[in-house]
Amino acid sequence: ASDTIVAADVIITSPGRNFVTLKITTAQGLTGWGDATLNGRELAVASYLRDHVAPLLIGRDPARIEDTWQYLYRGVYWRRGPVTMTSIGAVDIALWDIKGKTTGQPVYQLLGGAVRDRILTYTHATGWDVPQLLDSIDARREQGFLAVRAQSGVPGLDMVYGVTNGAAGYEPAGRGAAPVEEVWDTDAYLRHAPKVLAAARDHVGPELKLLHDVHHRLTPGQAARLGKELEGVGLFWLEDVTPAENQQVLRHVRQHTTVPLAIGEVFNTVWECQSLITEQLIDFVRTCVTHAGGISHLRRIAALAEIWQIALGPHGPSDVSPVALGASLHVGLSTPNFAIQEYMGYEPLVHEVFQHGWSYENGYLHPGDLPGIGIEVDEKLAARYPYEPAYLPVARRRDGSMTDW
Ligand code: GCO
Ligand code: MG
Repeated sequence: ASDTIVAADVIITSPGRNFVTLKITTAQGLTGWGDATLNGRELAVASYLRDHVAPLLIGRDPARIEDTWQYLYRGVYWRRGPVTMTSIGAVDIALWDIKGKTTGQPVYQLLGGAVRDRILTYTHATGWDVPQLLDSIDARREQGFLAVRAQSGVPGLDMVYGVTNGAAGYEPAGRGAAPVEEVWDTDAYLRHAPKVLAAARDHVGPELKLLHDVHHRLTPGQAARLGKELEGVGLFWLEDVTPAENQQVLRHVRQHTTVPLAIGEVFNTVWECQSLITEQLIDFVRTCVTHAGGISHLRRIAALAEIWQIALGPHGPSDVSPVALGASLHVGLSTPNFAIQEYMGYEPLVHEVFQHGWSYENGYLHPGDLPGIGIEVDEKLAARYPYEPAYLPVARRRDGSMTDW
């Protein structure tokens, strides 16, 4: 017998950082969870869902996942964009969760079943200087990680996104009414980064997978030069070398270096990945299940990438909630060209609010075998941590002008 959506509620909670979660309830009493967190613009997605999407969901058949996706994507007229696609992504994840609970199956079974036993993951190591970075990498290796993203400070600067001088860890957003402003110096970074990554490679030996995130900061010429200089390091990938808007500039980077390139955490649809994939300008697509239209759309991106021998390596820092991480892992277990999942980990409180069936062990993640995505949200606990404004930093050059970060 078919079921009906009777409620779609948005929960905003901040157990250390902000998460927006969609809860869809059906007449038969099933609950589906979706992640709708858009770091620094959380309330825009919450309003989009509450004011414009939730009323349209009431009365629909939750089993019609694809039709609902098409209805929300085509029906809106104003397609794409992070707010729209994050909202659609949350609905899609929640409906797959419900389908799993209806059938008693983990979502990966509904996506065709496992094509691998576990999913390789990478985590973050950060240190202001080289010794601190090497300590941080060693600590990650002790936790069993086989792949590590290495970020360091830059001499002459006080802060570099993701690394703060004197601070042990970092959050990709600072709380407060306005973003922190950092000073950025590309030349200093370009002089320093190759030495740091070479030292990291020397220290860990050939096997550990090393990754590095440039965070959209370079011109195509600078990116090409850096890529060339890093070729001896044997990086698993070099991420977001240039700003993401103009895909054509990657042609220049690609002509000059064979360093594997990963791009796409800020992309929201397959359309933004199209030339990067079909021109083979990247090796890994970083699109995330939350910001790129959910499980249904991430699989379309994976399918296009697969025929060009490009793999998925989805975004998964601490601003992507445990709901999305679970959803991503169901895709990961059932998608042939899924290479690696970013996993930064969460504060203990986050694991209490979002209880999850997915697990980490010795460098690998697994979505677990609970029906659906395998998440339950402790709504009472969530309610104790209301939204707090928090923003990603912004960066200025030494002359005070804004730069990419
Ligand atoms: C990464 C990212 C993050 C993002 C952050 C933005 O590769 O993990 O670049 O650190 O900047 O998620 O909200
Ligand atoms: Mg990144």
